[in-house]
Amino acid sequence: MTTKSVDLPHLRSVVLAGHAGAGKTTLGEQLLFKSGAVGRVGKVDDGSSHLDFEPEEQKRRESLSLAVATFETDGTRVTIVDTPGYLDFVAEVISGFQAADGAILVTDATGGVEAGLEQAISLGRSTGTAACFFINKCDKENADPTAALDALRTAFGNKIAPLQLAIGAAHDFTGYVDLVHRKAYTFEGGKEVETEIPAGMADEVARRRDQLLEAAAEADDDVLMKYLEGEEVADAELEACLRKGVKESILAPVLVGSAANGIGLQALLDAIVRYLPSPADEGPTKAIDKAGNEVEIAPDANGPLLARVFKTAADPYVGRLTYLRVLSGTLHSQGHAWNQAHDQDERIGQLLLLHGKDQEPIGELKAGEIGAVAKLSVTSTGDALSSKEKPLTLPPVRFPEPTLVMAIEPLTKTDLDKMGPALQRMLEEEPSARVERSEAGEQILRTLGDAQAAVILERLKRKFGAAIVTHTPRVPYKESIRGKANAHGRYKKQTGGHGMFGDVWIEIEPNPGGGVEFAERVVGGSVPRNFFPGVEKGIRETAAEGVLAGYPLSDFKATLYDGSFHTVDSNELSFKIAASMALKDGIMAAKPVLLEPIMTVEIRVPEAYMGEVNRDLNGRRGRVLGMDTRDGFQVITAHVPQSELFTYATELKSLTGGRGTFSSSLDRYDEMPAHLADKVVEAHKKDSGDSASH
Ligand SMILES: Nc1nc2c(ncn2[C@@H]2O[C@H](COP(=O)(O)OP(=O)(O)O)[C@@H](O)[C@H]2O)c(=O)[nH]1
Ligand SMILES: [Mg+2]
Repeated sequence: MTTKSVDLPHLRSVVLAGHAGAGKTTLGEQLLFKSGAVGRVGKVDDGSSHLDFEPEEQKRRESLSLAVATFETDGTRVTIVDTPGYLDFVAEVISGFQAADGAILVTDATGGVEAGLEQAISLGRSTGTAACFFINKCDKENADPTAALDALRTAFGNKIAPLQLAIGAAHDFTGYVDLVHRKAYTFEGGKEVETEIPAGMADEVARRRDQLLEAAAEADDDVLMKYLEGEEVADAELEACLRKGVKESILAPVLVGSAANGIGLQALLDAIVRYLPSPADEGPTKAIDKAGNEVEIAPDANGPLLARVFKTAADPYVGRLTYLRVLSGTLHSQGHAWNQAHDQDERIGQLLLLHGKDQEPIGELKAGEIGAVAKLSVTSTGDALSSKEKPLTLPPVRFPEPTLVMAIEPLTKTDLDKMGPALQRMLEEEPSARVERSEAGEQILRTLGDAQAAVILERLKRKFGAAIVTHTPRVPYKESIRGKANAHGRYKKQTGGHGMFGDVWIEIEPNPGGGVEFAERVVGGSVPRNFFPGVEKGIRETAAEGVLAGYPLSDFKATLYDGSFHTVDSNELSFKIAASMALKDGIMAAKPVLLEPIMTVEIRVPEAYMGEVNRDLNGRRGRVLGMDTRDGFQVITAHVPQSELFTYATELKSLTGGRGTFSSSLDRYDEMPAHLADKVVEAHKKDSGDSASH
């Protein structure tokens, strides 16, 4: 496809969003084919999709990252941003909304309102994005487009208004009634043919048109008056209300069809062009100038340059591919742009228009256009590109906190060398993943869920050759004591000439919140002063290694109060060893305990899942502190041991159909129940036994 530059009113950028499996990618493929952008229809099911082109997507038959494709229809250039529906990949949906001016929210005529669609709707609301709904799969067995429409209205209100009514369903799905013009269309031999409205549908058509009118009239006071007074509203007036109402998010019209059978596509294309906003409708973008002031930048190809980077793809051969949406000004191939966040000039190479996996070189990208460029040096997702004369940044985009925690390790020594750089590159692509070092010294991967983690590991292997394995993270337990004890340590060694001799008595007692404290009250020089540092070292080093189960021993006080020495054989090392022996012995007599980190957890779930979630918290030794209502969600605050939370992200998701989220932070350390502490001690004994025998 060759694409000429287009003026603002003839540009549309549309994010396709909704639950996984609703048919977004199939719909995108059909639109590409219908517009002539591709010569054959790509299919998700056989891995031939132009939009799901990554090997990990082909293998799973599912979208995992956003894909961009540009095509032309009737003189308008449409860029679609297809997004994954599975909640682990919500960062891609958030980024998709950043790139687009409008949304097509795809839902499945065979099911209810699912979590991925709710997520998309809430993103649409928070970004103020104009949207149309597309009830897909009307051809499928058990499809009930009317029930799907009513489910949407029940969940999200009457501003979700029918624009079309399906004629028939499942095997009998043949077309739709256009409720604005009260005309019916059926599909015969792949063609849309106007027909009579089926006789039995007249009442339903009148009732549904009324629903449309009621929603659309909110866009215009005169029409609203007419509607309320029962006066006839002309088609042209309704049409005008729809244009204004959709753009201003006063209503969201609902279309029907079957992506797989190509039914309803032309009407959808018409709706995109007619109702969804162009960059000119969207108006200025809020940016931040050099002085930190908010400025409004209008979408003008001759204005100052401003482009938003909404995705970075890491390619092992080509390097970085940066996806951007120009908001103002014009970006030229082989030109320059300024990255204010990094205070650095970026050389722009060949600009590209994206057609899914294919790319088309293009000379320039103007305000409102979406494209990509390879090999930028410092620019990352969320950055703005502007000009050095007028440096601009954009307000940051918020991604959800990754709460699934795994420890990661290279599989072999060769992987160790590759792991660091590979993780670095991966993080550029995944704004919702994090890599960090844990308190227990492990490298930790944080993601939004199992599926995201699995995909990240596959990509690390495929793209960068780094094989990485995961395991449950070590809990940073601590050891402490609850009782008091007097301990004796004596170290004596006779070897040829010089021997070793150290002998100490140490009192051990709890010291809550005081870490490790060392004191002495030696009388009469039974242990000479110059050996005190050796004793202290012995205590501290042994405490750091742990006595009970290999975790740092803390919150105790050790007081050296007696001992003996040898004038020739005693030295610092002998006393260090003696102190260590005393401590190891004494701890066992001082009621040793394991302390575990307790987290404050805030869980956000729809009301309906409260019972399940609370029951489950019980099973995790959680203690509920309170419940609250926030934005229509229930928020549960609880204290839960950290060891019970590593996989909570996955389990909460399955308990709540993907609707629950949580955050956590360390509250305190608490004594572990004895039966659980015993297990940790046993595991440690087994581990150290294993390594000793190697
Ligand atoms: N019967 C039927 N199946 C469809 C339709 N659209 C998509 N599918 C199938 O539904 C599955 C999921 O489609 P896909 O486009 O990957 O959904 P996405 O996750 O929303 O992108 C695939 O097996 C498609 O072939 C449709 O209109 N009718
Ligand atoms: Mg898809």
